[in-house]
Amino acid sequence: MDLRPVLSVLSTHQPTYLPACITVSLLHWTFWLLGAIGWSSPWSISTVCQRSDLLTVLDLDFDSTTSTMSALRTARYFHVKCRFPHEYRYKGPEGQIQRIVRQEVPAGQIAWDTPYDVYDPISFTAPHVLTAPWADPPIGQAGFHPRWNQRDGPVNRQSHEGVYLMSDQQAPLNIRGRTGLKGRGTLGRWGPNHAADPVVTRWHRDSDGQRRIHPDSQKPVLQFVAIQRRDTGEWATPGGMVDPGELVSETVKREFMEEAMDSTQATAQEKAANFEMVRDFFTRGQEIYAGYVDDPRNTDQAWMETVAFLFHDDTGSEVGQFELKAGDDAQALQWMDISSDLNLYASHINFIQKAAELQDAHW
Ligand code: RP5
Repeated sequence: MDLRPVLSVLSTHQPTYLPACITVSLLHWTFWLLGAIGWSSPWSISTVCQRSDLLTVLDLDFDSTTSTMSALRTARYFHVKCRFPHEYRYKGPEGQIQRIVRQEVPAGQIAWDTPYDVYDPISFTAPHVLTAPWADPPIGQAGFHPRWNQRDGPVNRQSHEGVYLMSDQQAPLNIRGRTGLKGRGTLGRWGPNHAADPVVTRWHRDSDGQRRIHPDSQKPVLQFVAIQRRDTGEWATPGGMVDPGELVSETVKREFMEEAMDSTQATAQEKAANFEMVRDFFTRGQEIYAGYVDDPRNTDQAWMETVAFLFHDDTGSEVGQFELKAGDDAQALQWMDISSDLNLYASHINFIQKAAELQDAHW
């Protein structure tokens, strides 16, 4: 007897949001009962409960040999920045701005399991993506046989957040639900597009070298390396896409070296010494996040995911010594004080908050 569809419907369409512990407990007893009457096939299921702002994913594993069920509950916030009323702004090759309006997706209709009969968003894929060598071809094109939810040769088509669903047209469905826009926008990959974000921190020190203490929290103020993005003008962590087959840690180093060490003033010798020091510094990262990014470029079929690493210079004698003047490409880059008042690109504020918590810094 397959009760999975019933359980999925039950937990998805609850009239009100039940505390997840009650749901887990209910399902636990259901599976215990099934085990007791000899129902014995091991399986796992992901099911979704939602309220207006939270998506709770229950990853359930039933082990028939021991008749036990384990449940991993993960609460994830719905995406906001890739939904109406946030506009999708595409800057064309001549610099012209195209505004693509997303269909409105009310908070209660984001999850794919929730019916939304009038859902019919427009499709947009930037013209340059259709011909770019770094991008996937259109779905169905001869010779394109992607292996979804797996490593596909050098391309990682797995999500950090679990198994994503497929549409009737055999395109991946955004793992956090509807965005009000189909196609790939400016993203190259169908499904997850993987990035890496280095969160590089140091203490804010006054001229006497002492850590600055925030008057409200009485905690020391942490600073992180922020970059002003060219596409939206917002401040962000200096992340970048992961090249096919490249290790995430290599991406982090490359981004910081390119974006933070690109000083036209430094001599060749200084650059070589900096290079060695940075290379060593970036062997000591701590993973603080792996998952979805609420990126304004996300669509129903293509979305950003990242691995964020914390690199902290506690003494200020390593990368913390650089004052980060913009390189010759004049892209703004600076050490920025961390606090809950920051307004950053996508969901980067979450990485920064985690960094502040880990260092017991002012927030
Ligand atoms: C964000 O986009 C990631 O968190 C990362 O910071 C960035 C990578 O994209 P590009 O800056 O390379 O466009 O979602």
